[in-house]
Amino acid sequence: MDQRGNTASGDEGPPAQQGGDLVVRVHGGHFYVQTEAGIVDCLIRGRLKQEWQDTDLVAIGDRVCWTPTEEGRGVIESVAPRQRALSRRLPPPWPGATTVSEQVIVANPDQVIVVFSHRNPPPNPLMLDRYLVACEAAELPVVIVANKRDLGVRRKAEDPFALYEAIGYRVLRTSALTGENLEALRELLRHKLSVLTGPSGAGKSSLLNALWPDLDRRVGEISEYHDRGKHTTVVAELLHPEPDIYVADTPGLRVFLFWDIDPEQLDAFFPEMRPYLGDCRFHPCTHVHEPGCAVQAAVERGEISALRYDSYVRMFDYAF
Ligand SMILES: Nc1nc2c(ncn2[C@@H]2O[C@H](COP(=O)(O)OP(=O)(O)OP(=O)(O)O)[C@@H](O)[C@H]2O)c(=O)[nH]1
Ligand SMILES: [Mg+2]
Ligand SMILES: [Zn+2]
Repeated sequence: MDQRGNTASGDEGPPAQQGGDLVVRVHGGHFYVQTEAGIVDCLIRGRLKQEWQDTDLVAIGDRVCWTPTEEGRGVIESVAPRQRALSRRLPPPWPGATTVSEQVIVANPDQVIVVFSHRNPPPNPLMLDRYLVACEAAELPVVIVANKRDLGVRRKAEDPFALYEAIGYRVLRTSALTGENLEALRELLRHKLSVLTGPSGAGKSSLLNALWPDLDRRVGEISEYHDRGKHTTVVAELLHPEPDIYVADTPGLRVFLFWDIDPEQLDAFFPEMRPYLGDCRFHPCTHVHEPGCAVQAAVERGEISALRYDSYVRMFDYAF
């Protein structure tokens, strides 16, 4: 992250420091901080708010220093500098609005688990590619969870996730319904702070419930899931179901707009394109219309998937 992600306090007051307590929930101007004595409901010190910011001051996963005010309540005095973040650009508050700001989905994650489903809703490759590019750009390790395996695909050739395995992404095929691969998911989450993200209805909350029934996360009604999710989870929450597991359940997103990605670097965020990038005739090459483009040649030879290349072109054209 650059300094935009650094929400350290100003000159007066204590310097922001590493450590501090973990923010586990943010809602309506309240910041819920996990402490040894339980969860404390905090507000933010006015001084912190006054600094102009184009990012969230405090997000789940941030570490904060706070002082108690009354029983179970406190005030956040400072925020430790963010090491990294899964962020997106907030959609404009109204059509044509020009303000841009960063929404930090989770601060300081060790990895991102992108949850899509085999069906109901069917996977949207462009959407999946956007999550992957965002993770590559933020240098966050990413694993794809392909859920609702029980509704799966009839033939292997139709498996929309095989492409991603071929590129080198880890794909874990799960079913919250039958329990398939849930222990592998648990081990994947161990010793880390992870974030579950992906479209609404893919089964993020259901996977967590299947692993830890006590979490009792709200999940959508089955009858409501045809193509689009119902946005059942509305507030992101950092859960701590086992001593060495932190996992954020987040609301499904309709759109994932990029925050802070340079279009000229987009090609490098498609790992399968990297080996070809030095071989284009022109430098820089957008790989869209230039003659002698090594990436386009690789697409024609079938070495780069036409579907992924199509995502690249669409992102290049519209995403920024
Ligand atoms: N058949 C099947 N249904 C599942 C599976 N996992 C989840 N579902 C169903 O899919 C629907 C959506 O599940 P949720 O867990 O609410 O999905 P979510 O990703 O948390 O959705 P948001 O909170 O809206 O982002 C629910 O009706 C679940 O019962 C699965 O593995 N197989
Ligand atoms: Mg949910
Ligand atoms: Zn090129």
